[in-house]
Amino acid sequence: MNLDAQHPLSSGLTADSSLIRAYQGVRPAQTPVWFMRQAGRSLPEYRDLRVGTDMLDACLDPAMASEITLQPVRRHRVDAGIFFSDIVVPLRLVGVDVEIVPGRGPVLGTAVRTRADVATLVSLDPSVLDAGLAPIREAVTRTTDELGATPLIGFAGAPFTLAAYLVEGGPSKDHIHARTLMHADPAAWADLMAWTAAVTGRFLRAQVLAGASAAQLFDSWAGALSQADYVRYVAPASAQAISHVRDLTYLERPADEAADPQEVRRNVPVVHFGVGTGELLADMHAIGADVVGVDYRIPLDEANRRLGGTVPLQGNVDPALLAAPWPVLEAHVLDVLERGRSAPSHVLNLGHGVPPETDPGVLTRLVGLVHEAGRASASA
Ligand code: 1CP
Repeated sequence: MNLDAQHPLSSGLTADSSLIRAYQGVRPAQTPVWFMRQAGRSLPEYRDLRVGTDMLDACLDPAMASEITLQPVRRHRVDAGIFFSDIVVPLRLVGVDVEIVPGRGPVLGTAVRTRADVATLVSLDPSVLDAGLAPIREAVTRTTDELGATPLIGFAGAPFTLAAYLVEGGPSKDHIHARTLMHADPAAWADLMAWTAAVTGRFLRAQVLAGASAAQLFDSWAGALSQADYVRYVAPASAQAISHVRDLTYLERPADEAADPQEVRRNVPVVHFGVGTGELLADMHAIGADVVGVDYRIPLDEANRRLGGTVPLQGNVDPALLAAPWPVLEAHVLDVLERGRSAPSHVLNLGHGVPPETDPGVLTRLVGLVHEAGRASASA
């Protein structure tokens, strides 16, 4: 399906941005940079705005979600906004009893442990989201109206990471109940994953249709899985989740219309990211992603080798180094940029989210360093 003519990719507003070009495998003059969890607790303006508002209520307030999304773009001059929301928002909207407990994360009213629990959950109809996602669509439209030529990235949780919260009932280290269920009752597991894919896929599609120029699927906890389990019990549902945006295309006018009047049909780029997933990179790409997000545990040149040298990469500054002395961080960032040059293209990001105690001034300085390094190498 074609995005409508006002969408920032169709209108040309974001189609030639450094982020979108890098996601398409073209290396722009300046390496684009944004940070996972750039919106949120590292920013004093975020903490001020959030006083007295529950996290999920903030996500469902279009004016507040939009303002929080814009804060880090204004402050750091990053090359993309990431929509302020949470992976559990569509679960709440479809009727799951979930809240986000400060300092902890998503917590369920009841954990989904048995075949009967799964049956109750999947009786919630994902199609109610078509109406329920209205505040998300409104927040995205408000945001892209303000962002102009800076692309907005929409996101969703991958089915396994969401299932990990549903089955554990909250944050967990090893996701052992979820991993038990997939083997103990593969049929119930398949039902759970198919339902989760339908819910999270709709959340992602709504963001893109409303104006997001790229989509990122977060499978933050996939690193807990063996490769065999990932391929058998998880990858098909992740592919199903992104199928909700894989059909979305736009027509791009040629750079030189006189020489070549042919318009090019392009798809909305999809990024797939996981933590501790160095062994799964090729499988995570194979679900139909365009770009692979790499955490800080393996260097980008090694990630590129594992992906056969053909996949745009995103990553992978170690968030721990944000609190190190500047020369230490600077050397690390330059090393990440150098290793990223082995891939067809590279979007600089962290290997996981911004830690809440990060000095925001360090992030602003890091953006400057990445842009400066890009200019230096372009003129070299
Ligand atoms: O009170 C607060 O400020 C709550 C902290 C917070 C924030 C700011 C949570 C709770 N979620 C968010 C926003 C959020 N969540 C974003 C915002 C956009 C941005 O990046 O700037 C995004 C992309 C997410 C996605 C998310 N939520 C993921 C995937 C990314 C990742 O970090 O791995 C996951 C795993 C969650 C669950 C979650 N929500 C919140 C927390 C603290 C957690 C993690 C809990 C755990 O460790 O299991």
